[in-house]
Amino acid sequence: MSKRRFDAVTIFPDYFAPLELSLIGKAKKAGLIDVGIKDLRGYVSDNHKTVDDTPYGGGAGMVMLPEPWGLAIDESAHQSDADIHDLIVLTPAGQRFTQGLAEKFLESEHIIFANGRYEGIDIRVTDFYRTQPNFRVHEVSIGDYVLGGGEVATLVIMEAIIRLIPGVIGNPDSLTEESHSLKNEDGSLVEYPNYTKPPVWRGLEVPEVLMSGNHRLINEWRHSQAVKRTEDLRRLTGE
Ligand code: 6GU
Repeated sequence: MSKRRFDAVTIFPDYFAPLELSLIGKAKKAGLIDVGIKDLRGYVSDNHKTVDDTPYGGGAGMVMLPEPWGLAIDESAHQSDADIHDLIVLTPAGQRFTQGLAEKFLESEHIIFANGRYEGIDIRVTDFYRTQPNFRVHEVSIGDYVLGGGEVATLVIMEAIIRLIPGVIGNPDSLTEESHSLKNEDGSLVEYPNYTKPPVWRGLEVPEVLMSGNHRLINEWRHSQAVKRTEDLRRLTGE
């Protein structure tokens, strides 16, 4: 696969300043990924830079106009050499983002994140790109709560995908040992608890088995802890 590209269309480009930091910043600087942030207002011709209007049929809030989105998404597609573009529309009404979806999006050469604000984007934008053979359209949410816009969700999804790209994380073993990638018969397990120095901290001791040097016992202990944590979590969330 050629170099992956991530574009985000937004009316708040400054929200994406954290992309310069840490893992994603390093991946950009190392040339492992390309990232483009597009200001939606750059695709508006009227002097007031209007990006929204009242909803047909009435109701509260404003709806984002389709035309600036169409222009920005078309330009993103033209600037990439991918044959297929994954358009991710961020919305609380979307499919819940999971580790499984991160692994699926890892296979994409070009993702365009459409970050709506207000009451969302005129639905004809998603309807139109669903009819385009070179687009796959996904409506995605990061959880059952409402954010002011998609930008924070885009950062979450980008980070979950980009850290899976080979070469982005120094020690790839940490990808197979972490929460949600540890598999059991009925789905994913959360990670076992970790300890480091000192051996006693505020009266709390590191479990003796971890100091034993017996890797069979250590693996068994870690697995049972992961199962217990997962069960506790499921009980708490009722899932
Ligand atoms: Cl993707 N967008 C918004 N506005 N709110 C959300 C969300 C997305 N995911 C959860 N809440």
